[in-house]
Amino acid sequence: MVHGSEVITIERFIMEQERLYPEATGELSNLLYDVCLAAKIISRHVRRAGLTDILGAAGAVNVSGDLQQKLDLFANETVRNSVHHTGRVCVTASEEDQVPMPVPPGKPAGKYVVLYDPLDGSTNIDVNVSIGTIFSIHKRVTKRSSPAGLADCLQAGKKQVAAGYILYGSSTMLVYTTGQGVHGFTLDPTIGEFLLSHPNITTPPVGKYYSVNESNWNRWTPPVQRVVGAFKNGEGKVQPKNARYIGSLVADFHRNLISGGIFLYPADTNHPQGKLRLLYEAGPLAFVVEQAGGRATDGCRSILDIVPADLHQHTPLVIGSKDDVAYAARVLSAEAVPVK
Ligand code: AHM
Ligand code: MG
Repeated sequence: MVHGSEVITIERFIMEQERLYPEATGELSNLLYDVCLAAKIISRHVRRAGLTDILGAAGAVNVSGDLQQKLDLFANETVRNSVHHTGRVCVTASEEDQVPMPVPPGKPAGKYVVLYDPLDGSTNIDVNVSIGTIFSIHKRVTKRSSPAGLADCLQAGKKQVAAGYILYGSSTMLVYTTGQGVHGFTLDPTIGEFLLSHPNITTPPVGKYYSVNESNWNRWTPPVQRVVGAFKNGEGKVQPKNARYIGSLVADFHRNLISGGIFLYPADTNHPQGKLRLLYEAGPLAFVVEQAGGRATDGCRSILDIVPADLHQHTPLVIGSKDDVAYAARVLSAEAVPVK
């Protein structure tokens, strides 16, 4: 992509950001390149999915009870292999792995922890609808002399040093933050490089869209129904919004980030703790949205303040344009009722 008259590769961009911090060792920059490599490999497979024997279920379910797809497993191993052997990472944890995966004995262990959802939007894989990869990077908190593990993974979202996602949509995009704004890159498949296409993304304070699986209406609490009803029909100062729901969090989130909007996956009677996962989905996207000027809450607390107790912990999620999230949080926290 041409930025002015210049093409800026993700490598150059990350390097220029790194130079702003003379104390930086370059390890985080290199880890981000490792994630880019995984993104390119997954993108190549996703783009050819209908032509190869990679669609369909793999035959097992993950720890949350979701049926694993072949591409889920391929993406899971691709990310792990891309970051595990470089000496930059000590442990990874993924939606598709039951337990944390420390780097194998004998391999150098680095100072970073990578948490990820390898292929978000699993139910959309087989029908050629946008899907994504979400990643979250923390610093290790345990001593380097002992093996890294669960304690390194169970950190509050506000401790993240980087987070982002890759969207396999009409083009492949990588969007990330290291706490210095949010920047988006589009993969140019002809040269195999991510090029800066969306510098300094900011999200509008009030959105055009609301995104929620409204078929869950009868399973929601009255306050959730009231919030969604307000976005649908308007109420007081809340103007009615247009509905958009793809069913791939990354895709719904990305549209709302760019155009303004609010995504909700509240608790319901089938998912009393919410459906989405704190560490692999809600936490990293909360870091991105806050860096873009938006907000993310579970209804009572900022997502970034929640200290996880469990690796695969679920959370209700309300995320997007700041005024819309503030309205939802006001109603939900004032009228909080447990889901039965
Ligand atoms: P996944 O990570 O197994 O794909 O599950 C998460 C997905 C999200 O991408 C999406 O927002 C949500 O589940 C859709 O759920 P539902 O089909 O209940 O609306
Ligand atoms: Mg997911």
